[in-house]
Amino acid sequence: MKKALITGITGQDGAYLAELLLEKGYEVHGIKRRSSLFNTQRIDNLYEDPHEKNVRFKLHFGDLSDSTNIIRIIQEVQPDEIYNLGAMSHVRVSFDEPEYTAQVDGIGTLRILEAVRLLGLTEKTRIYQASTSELYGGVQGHAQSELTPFYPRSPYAVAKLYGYWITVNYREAYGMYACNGILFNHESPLRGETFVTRKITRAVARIGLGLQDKVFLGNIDSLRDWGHAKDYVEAMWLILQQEKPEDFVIATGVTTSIRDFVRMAFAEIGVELEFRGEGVAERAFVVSASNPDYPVEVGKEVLSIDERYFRPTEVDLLLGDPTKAMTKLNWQPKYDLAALVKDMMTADIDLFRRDQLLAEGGHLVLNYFE
Ligand code: NDP
Ligand code: GDR
Repeated sequence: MKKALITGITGQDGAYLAELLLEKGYEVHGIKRRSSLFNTQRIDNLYEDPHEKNVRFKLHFGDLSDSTNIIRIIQEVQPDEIYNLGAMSHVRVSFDEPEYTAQVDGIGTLRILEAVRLLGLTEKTRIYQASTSELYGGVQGHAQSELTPFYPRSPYAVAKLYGYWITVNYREAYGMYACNGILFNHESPLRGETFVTRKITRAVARIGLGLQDKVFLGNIDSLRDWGHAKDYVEAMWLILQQEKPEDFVIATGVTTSIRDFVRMAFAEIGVELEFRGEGVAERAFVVSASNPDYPVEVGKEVLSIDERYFRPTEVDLLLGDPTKAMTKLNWQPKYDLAALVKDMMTADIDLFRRDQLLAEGGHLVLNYFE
């Protein structure tokens, strides 16, 4: 039985990847951080009672900022594959916590590679590094491929640039099977609540159910190449199954503005919007509401711009060229953007219908998360 170790197992991708690897027959080990609250909601469905025999899903306390902890876990597990998904992954927050971001996203990657080398596992253990389209940052005007030079535009992207190159360097210097997946944005019902797509689908569900008046967003002009996380974790696994270690861009090849994502999410509850004004003065109003389950008032203002969400340096356009992955890995995404939006909206409507019932019964105070 193959053993995999996943850092960041409690995150969006960690949860989908763990599920996929368990389905494929792996023994799956994950590193979770100690937290004062439970932080395993996304993987609770995979939990196995450690008192049982033949348990295939195991969690270890750890942190990418702690080399000794990383070395000990890798020594204990002796993994065939490591997926390094752990990161301070929020671009806007990386401007507030640049040093921590460098420690975890940059040096954290080195800690994994160096642990494998020091433990003499270079022949046995294959390593996947979660690289990102944010590496392209300031590159504009054409689809970004494995050959496009990088231009990071945030402390997050600069830290990930180190992670990218140290992975390439360990491959070249020590012959390690270490690869970068340069993944463009991917979303799902498990997406963190403060990333823009999930923030939008949560807000639209709540507005439709009468639980919230409007949503505040930052720059809605930027364009992103969005896929579904379920499709993207499949690509991570494929990258580690090749004969030779290589880096791959994973993307859909379609780019869409945040404004259009908002339109698509509202369309899921039968609401059509009109955007008026420009820049920080831009607002969106309801022009029609055709679904009686979501009786949003015509004329209501449901979106405003809040400068707090602007970034000191923005990435205006991301558009990936996944040709190499499609030909060499035979990878094909199953979800397009319309199917992704539908999946996220369905899940968030279910979530808030439940909350609505609990709130009506006086069992829950509904909060508004940014
Ligand atoms: P999430 O933010 O959902 O998950 C991040 C995971 O990293 C969580 O499990 C988090 O733990 C863990 N983590 C954070 N800090 C540390 C630390 N110091 N030590 C150990 N673990 C830590 O991210 P995603 O699942 O969306 O992304 C997975 C990876 O892929 C990340 O590296 C991200 O940067 C990268 N990426 C993501 C893309 C996307 O569109 N989703 C695109 C390209 C790359 P906790 O739950 O306790 O916070
Ligand atoms: P991104 O994702 O920065 O691309 O990084 P995010 O969803 O945070 O932002 C996408 C775009 O939306 C704009 N935006 C807002 N963003 C947030 N979070 N909140 C808002 O209110 C808002 N309004 C507008 C942003 O300015 C940006 O242009 C994600 C992360 O998962 C990274 O870890 C990953 O590496 C990249 O995707 C690929």
